[in-house]
Amino acid sequence: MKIGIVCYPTFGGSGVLATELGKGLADKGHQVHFITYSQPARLDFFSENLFYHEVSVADYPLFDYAPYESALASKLVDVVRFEKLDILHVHYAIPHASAAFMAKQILATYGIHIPVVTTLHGTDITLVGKDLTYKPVVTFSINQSDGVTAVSHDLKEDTYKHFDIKNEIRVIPNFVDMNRFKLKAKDHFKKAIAPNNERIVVHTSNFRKVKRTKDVIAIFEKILKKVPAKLLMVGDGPERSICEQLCRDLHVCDHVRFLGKQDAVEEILSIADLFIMPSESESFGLAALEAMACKVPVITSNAGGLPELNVDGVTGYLDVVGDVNAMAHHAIAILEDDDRLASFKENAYNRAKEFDLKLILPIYEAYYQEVIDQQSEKLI
Ligand code: GMT
Repeated sequence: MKIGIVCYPTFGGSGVLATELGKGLADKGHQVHFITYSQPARLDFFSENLFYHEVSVADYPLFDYAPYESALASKLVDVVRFEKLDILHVHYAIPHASAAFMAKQILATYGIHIPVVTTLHGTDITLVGKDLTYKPVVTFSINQSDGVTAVSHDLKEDTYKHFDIKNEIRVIPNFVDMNRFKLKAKDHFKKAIAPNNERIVVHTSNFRKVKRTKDVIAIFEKILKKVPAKLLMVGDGPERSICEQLCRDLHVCDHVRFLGKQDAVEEILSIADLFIMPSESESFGLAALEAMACKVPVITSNAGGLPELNVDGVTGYLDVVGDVNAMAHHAIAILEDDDRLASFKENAYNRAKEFDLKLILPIYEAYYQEVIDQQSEKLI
């Protein structure tokens, strides 16, 4: 198949998932064309089946806001026509689904009927999409997509609850490449971070409010009172300096390292004993899955799709959003006992295997074929 993938090229979960999906499809022999405004963060190598088409937005003094959606739609028309794509798969509804709809209409005038699959990732529905600024466009473009998927059952239900959606939403969960995310020998790194064999706690995110990164610091301060530990904060974003200040206020700076954005997250996860994700809302929690694949148990909130991933009392614990006492209590329970920690690690790993790329990729391939077949039937 010749597949066009539209995504955000950043470190965000939807971009990561889209890039990993494209890489996996290319490995299986499909030709994959990424169409976005900059080289996707994890697309950092050459493959004969992978192509990247940059969307550039022509600036003009009249524009306070350059029209990215129009530039993207034009680029989609160009790539679909000249690369003869079979299907377009857009990740994150805003503005990708509406740009794809526009491109589809234009292509129809050339006699080209390209099916469009939209994957909903989370904040495009639960946060930004619900806002009246975007809601009519999001509703319309989901209804106009030939296929719609959501990364969890919770996100699917939320979409039906908040939008007037007429078509079927298929749940295809996020996945992890277990060949990349696996425990690696990083003893030197571990010794540098935790010279006295302290437990290592990790958080990775884009440090937006929805991630409740301050809770991570508050939980860690409580952990420190019971268990010698170090905290690695990976990523960057608006809440980072607030978290740094909180570390100073709570006198835990000596035990916390802010590492900023990192490419090789799996190397950091390889030395971790616990991952914390206290998010206000989380449609799936891809970062938690990547941790679990590296044998790291997870303390998460019970928001959104997290209960579909994290099994309470088995792969970690699920606590009510904002309940830092319960999260600290559960973190300590896991970290203070070697045998318990070992069994949580094994459970986390076994659960992650259920979301292996190898299992989820064929579901996407079958779904593409189903959508292509439906489109062909409509045209007969
Ligand atoms: O978590 C973010 O803020 C980034 C966001 C994105 O769209 O890039 O992540 C969302 O998509 C991920 C991949 O499907 C999910 O694993 C995350 O749970 C989801 N984030 C939220 O719902 C807050």
